[in-house]
Amino acid sequence: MSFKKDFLWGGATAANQFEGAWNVDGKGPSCSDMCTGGSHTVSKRITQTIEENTFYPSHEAIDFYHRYKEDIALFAEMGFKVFRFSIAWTRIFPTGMEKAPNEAGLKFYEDVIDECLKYNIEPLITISHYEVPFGITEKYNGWASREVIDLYMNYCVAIFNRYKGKVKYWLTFNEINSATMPMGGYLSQGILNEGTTDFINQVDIPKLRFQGLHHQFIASAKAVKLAHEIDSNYKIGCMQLFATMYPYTCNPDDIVKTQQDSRVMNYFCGDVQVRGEYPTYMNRYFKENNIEIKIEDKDLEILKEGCVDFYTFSYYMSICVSSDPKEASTSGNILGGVKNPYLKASDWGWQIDPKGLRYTLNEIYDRYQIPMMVVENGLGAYDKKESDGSINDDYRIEYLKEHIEQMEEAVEDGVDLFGYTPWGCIDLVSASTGEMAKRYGFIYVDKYDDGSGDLSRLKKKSFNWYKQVIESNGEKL
Ligand code: BGP
Repeated sequence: MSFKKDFLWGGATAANQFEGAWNVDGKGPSCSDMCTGGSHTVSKRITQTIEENTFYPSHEAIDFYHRYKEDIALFAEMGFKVFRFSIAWTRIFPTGMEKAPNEAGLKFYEDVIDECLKYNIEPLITISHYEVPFGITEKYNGWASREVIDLYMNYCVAIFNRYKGKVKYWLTFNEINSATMPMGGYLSQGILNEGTTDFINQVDIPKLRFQGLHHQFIASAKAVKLAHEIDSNYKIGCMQLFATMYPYTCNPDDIVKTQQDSRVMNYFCGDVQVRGEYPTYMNRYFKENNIEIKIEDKDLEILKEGCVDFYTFSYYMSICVSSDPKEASTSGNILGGVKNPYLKASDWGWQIDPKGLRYTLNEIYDRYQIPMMVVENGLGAYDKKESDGSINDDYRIEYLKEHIEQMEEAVEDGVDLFGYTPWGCIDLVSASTGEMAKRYGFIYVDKYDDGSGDLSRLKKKSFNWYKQVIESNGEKL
């Protein structure tokens, strides 16, 4: 048996994609509430007033806010050992700028945590998952401003103190490196004015995002230090969107371009957060792209003192990189790249590559040698509810089975992997499309993009399958 005895099997979610109750109990609007859905088309969809936007499914989402007991009971029935969710910053600080936290928000997450603990489910909390308070966007242009570091720290002080003794694992920012990808920016950093008029369709990454990232790195490092001071049992991780890259051909130009692209998009943020310093390869990138980052005297010291305890990432697909501009983007998926002829794709063009997960786990572990967790992975699909209420998602079982097999290979290879939380363990709103129709769950939620549905929960075929995977610690696939 290759998975550790206490391997953390579970599932992952994010507040803005499943809680609903977007304006309840004092919650303020976050960037995602002001967006009619879809990070890659965000420029077209950001609304100026919340009223224009009440149809966006995430406003009601699947109403986890009122149904968390039922949902956590279902997770427990599957045997979850861990549940990854995020805290909505705007439930705790509605505009991000209040002096004192909102008690109703703190209480809600305390109840969720207690409910998990009741079933011996370890909470794994993402502190910021695609939802900067909109107040911070309006006043500070999101993470572009240094002031946001202190605001984030106030938020961390409130939650680290409140949940002390109950929570062990925290992630500072979801997919922090998405800011280095064309579709990143607004949702992850709350930066609305990127200093360019057409930031979505452009190929270059807006420079301001790197300043924003610097502020996030400092915030993340300070949060690690603070967490350890508040509770020595706290373990803080980073979380990267890993877009595994292969050279499209053995042409050395493709090899070098793959290396360069992968450093900036996949490794840069992790290198800073794990090693506590800027990697030297970024100096050249910054110089060639005229990027100047304002770094204060103490910053480099702060980074050194705040290295993360573990590394986590999302993994959905791999992409091929070509140096030939004619080939450059034929894949059709959200991250670009050239189509890989050896792989099948999901209905959204995300190319399915289980072996790429083994490869990626090994590459990352070789680099950092710290414990790792896969905190997102899964197949978005159009599920069909049959007349008898069954949902036969064999394709999802197949996808997850193949990925778990490859995780096992990686463990055999020597990777220190301690957990796996497939994405959207219960159906929720898609981040990139804003739809309910793109489903990932083991649990089906009766909710549709036209607003209909009674929100009832149904077990898909994959529910019992995953239950047996957990029961057998990955033996029975
Ligand atoms: C990741 C995000 C999640 C999630 C997932 C699936 O990038 O961290 O929030 O949504 O991707 O993506 P999508 O919902 O677009 O299918």
